[in-house]
Amino acid sequence: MKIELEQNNKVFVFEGPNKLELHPIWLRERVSEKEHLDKNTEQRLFDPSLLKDIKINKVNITDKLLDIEFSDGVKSKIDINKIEEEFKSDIFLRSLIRPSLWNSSLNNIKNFKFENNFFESNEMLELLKSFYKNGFVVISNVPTKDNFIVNFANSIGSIRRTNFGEYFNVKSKPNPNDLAYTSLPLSPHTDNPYRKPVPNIQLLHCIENEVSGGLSTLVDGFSVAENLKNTHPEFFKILTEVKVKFRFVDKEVVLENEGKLIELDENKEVNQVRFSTRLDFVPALDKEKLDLYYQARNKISEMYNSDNFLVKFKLEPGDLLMMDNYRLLHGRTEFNSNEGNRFLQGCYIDYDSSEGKLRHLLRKFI
Ligand SMILES: O=C(O)CCC(=O)C(=O)O
Ligand SMILES: [Fe+2]
Repeated sequence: MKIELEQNNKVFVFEGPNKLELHPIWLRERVSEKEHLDKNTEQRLFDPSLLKDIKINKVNITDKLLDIEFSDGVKSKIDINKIEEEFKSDIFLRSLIRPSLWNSSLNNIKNFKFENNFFESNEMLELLKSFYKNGFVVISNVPTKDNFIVNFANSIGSIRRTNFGEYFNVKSKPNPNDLAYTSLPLSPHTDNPYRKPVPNIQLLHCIENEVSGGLSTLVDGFSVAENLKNTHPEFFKILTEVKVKFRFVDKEVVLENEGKLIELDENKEVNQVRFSTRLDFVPALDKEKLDLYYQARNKISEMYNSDNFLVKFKLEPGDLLMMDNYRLLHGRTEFNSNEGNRFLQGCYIDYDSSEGKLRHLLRKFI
């Protein structure tokens, strides 16, 4: 990237074949002398939305600084390195959080180990990169006492409290308000599609696991959706169109939200999957449309449950699974509670936690 001036009042950025003129207000917003910007918070002391008709009266480059005089009388030296960083950091972050799709041949599932000062370490940076690449990580050796999961979540970012509390205990119990709290098998699902907004990231920490069953399962929903798009485009299309309602009820609350089983972003890329057949209610659409929808749901369900896409492993005490609830589906196999205890603790955090930590560690280590 190169910066050049024209006629002493225009600033251009050259990147590869592209030439871009930097808008005078864009530059004026980046004035950072101490009378314009609070040094502690890096927040502006002026309101750029009130600036009108700003022009550049004069600009020079000295020692990698843009020496500018604006038409409102403000003079500033803007660091060219900072402008370059701003261009590069978005591209860099986007490349870091781009998913790499996987299927059942994925190996090296338990790849991180908890240690002192973990949350500020280079290991944490590697963990977050791996989380964004695969949609999950497993960390072993996480202390199993004192609801450590709350501490863990709050050390990455902030826990997302729900009506289940700050965290929830996953064990077989009498009169459960969710089938997770039984010993029944749970087919691959995304959690809580009935919440507004749906929690981004789920943590599950294994405290005890004495049973021979109760294996954890994971599927890459983006990988399945991509496959469906190639093999059954008409099924893919209907699942990106029909809005399904999801509902949770217990004695205290009725929670509802709706959305498509495959959600696309503005570039038509899959950015969220929903799948929870214990709680989904498709509207009564016309019969032909529902025929296609039900066939499509059958097919995607078959794929989510297929050995081609599923990985299966046992969580041992101290293992903590952190997974992207917009991308991955998770489940477990059945277990027999007469064999011993199986006890996990779970909670949610949102992407601002993982992304905020990632940006912080990049600033620290790179
Ligand atoms: O028991 C498990 O391994 C998973 C339970 C579950 O799906 C959940 O807590 O969200
Ligand atoms: Fe779940």
